[in-house]
Amino acid sequence: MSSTQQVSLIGAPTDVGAGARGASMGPEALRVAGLAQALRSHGAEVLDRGNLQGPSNPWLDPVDGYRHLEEVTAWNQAVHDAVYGELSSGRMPILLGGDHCLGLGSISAVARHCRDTGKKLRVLWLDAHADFNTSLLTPSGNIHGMPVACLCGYGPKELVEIGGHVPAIDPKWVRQIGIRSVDAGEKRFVHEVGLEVFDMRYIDEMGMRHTMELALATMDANTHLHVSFDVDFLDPDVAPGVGTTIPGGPTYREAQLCMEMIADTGRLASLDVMELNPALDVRNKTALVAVDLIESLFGKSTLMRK
Ligand code: 5AB
Ligand code: MN
Ligand code: MN
Ligand code: MN
Repeated sequence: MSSTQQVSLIGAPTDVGAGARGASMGPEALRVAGLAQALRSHGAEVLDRGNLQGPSNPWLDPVDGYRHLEEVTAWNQAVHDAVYGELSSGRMPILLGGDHCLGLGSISAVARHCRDTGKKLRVLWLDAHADFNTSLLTPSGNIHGMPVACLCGYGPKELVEIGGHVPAIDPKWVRQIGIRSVDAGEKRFVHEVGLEVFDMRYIDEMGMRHTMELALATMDANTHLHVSFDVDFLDPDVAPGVGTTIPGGPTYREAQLCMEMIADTGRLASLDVMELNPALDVRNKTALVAVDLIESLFGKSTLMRK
């Protein structure tokens, strides 16, 4: 790994995949909360690439189990191309969402980069939800509940093919952390494919430290670590500014430890910061917490170890 991280911020201001409006304002809220300056203070070289463009949110009902499939596809294509471009030029992309349907475009690009370079991919999915629905299982039709399934090859052709290889990833490469809201059919499907889930019950019983030790095991010098951080991972007391708050999430300190242990691996190579909804936030509090946690991902708290 190079000594200086070359980071590119990519804004994806849309909520086409979500069930509530407002995540489209996420990128700007993260900028206002000082993300670029915070990363620079931890030694990163940061370029803000501005915002991607795509179709507006038509706010229509689902068709055949998918809401806004055409718009979701266009946004994911734009995200895929931008993330792939940054990785190809040796930079670390940070995707500023936007709703979590865009994890598909981002991670399919990361998977493509790993195929190009012979890297081993690990995806940490920090979320209250498993995001493993299909058009038949979904209670909502909202595609932000489907990106992990699409990445594993279960979804509409236009989405599963975005990274040029189907499936984009193997479920074995994924570790989900913080999960506490999974739909009935989704739960059966998660078990069927054998997704590795460290749910809140597990974290309650075993602690965040043990959870992260297991989630981060079997990585080596050749591993590309991607973190997909859905801000609703956090307890709503800490992070109220999300569309789908689920009580009983990690506390501020548990989330810090999670980020610090990821930083300690030195393998973080790409990041999504998703689902922040400033319309539901209180004085940008959730964006500030997100920036604070991202600082820990970049080594803010390693002071005592050096
Ligand atoms: B998020 C739900 N499972 O599919 C569905 O915020 C919620 O990206 C999905 O994790 C939440 O609609 C998607 C009920
Ligand atoms: Mn690389
Ligand atoms: Mn999510
Ligand atoms: Mn979620």
